[in-house]
Amino acid sequence: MAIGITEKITQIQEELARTQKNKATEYHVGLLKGKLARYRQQLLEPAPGSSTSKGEGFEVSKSGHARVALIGFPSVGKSSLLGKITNTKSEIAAYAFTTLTSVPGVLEYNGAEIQILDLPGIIQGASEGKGRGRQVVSTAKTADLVLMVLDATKPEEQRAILERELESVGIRLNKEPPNIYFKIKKTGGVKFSYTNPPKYLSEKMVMHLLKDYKIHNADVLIRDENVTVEDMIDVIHADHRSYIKCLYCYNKCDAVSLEEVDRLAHMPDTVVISASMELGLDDLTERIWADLAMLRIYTKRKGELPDFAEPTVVRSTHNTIEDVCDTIHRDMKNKFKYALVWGVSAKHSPQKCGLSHKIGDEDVVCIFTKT
Ligand SMILES: Nc1nc2c(ncn2[C@@H]2O[C@H](COP(=O)(O)OP(=O)(O)OP(=O)(O)O)[C@@H](O)[C@H]2O)c(=O)[nH]1
Ligand SMILES: [Mg+2]
Repeated sequence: MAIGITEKITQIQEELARTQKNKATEYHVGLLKGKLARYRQQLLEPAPGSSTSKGEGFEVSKSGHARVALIGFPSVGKSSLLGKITNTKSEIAAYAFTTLTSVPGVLEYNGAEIQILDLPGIIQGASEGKGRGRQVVSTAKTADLVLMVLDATKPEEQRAILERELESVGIRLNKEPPNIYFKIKKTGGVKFSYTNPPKYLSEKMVMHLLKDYKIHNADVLIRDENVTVEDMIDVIHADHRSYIKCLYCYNKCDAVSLEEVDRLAHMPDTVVISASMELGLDDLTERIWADLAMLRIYTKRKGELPDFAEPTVVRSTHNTIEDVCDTIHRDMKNKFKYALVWGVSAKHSPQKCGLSHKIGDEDVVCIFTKT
């Protein structure tokens, strides 16, 4: 049965490739893209009771403050890298598909424990089930950061293929969710509105698309004039989309010229390393830290100095005093009176703050509770 879907996907992809993109085909192309998204969705939801959904022992439980997934072709040096930035050894060899399951390691940095997941290499077709590809890409979906490991000696071949594989399971790299409000209703028909007229998406296109999805009642509010039909499809499938930061990591820079290293290093969201020669690894860990947007907070008791060796680490998406309370004790916020904050987030030092105050990196926080 899964074969049937893969064939349908291929047919649509071929049709999309041979269809001229112009005004006359606009709606047809939009609907084909929607159909493709629906089939891919089906492919990722294995039939109930089937055992092919997850590999035995493939899922590793999350631990630490954040998870980074190493995604790349076979033999680019993912396991070598894991061995250099964590204390975990994962088998390394010169042949492809050395790593056959996911191997977690821990990178300790700035007081944070960052889980690094070494994964099997993936190739074109991974998302459709080639090799262990499907498990790898679905594991990538659980990551806070994708570290795409690429071979500096083959800089053009791999990246686009990997991006497409991740895209097709609903991962969106270095992208914000589209600014479209979409809500399915029970009655009232489709209501379409916008803040500014969208440039690449018409009301008619949205109506056609929703009809094809058999959605007859919904509110659609376009808040960004640059959204496309792909964005609209993503919003319809919002439950199955993951917006994840990606850092592109070119390994084996020892094997290319200095000019090439320089060229690669200037590309956006890119670091260049050599795992075996241990070059660029400090820069890499700094970039991982920055991309995960983590903050260090030093908590202190009244009348005492904070322990600067033991920061409390939070993600910048969870950066309120309330979040800090939660990391200390789950009961803390119920007993909370106020906090004193020193540092970049304080208007004056110390500032007296409530639970909603947003803290900054390396702030010192003293929490006062009801006794
Ligand atoms: N020249 C060079 N070779 C490297 C570097 N890092 C790894 N290698 C070599 O590349 C080969 C593959 O390394 P692995 O770490 O096993 O690669 P992998 O990405 O984990 O491969 P799979 O598990 O098969 O997906 C080995 O022969 C390594 O010695 C590097 O920085 N420079
Ligand atoms: Mg490996």
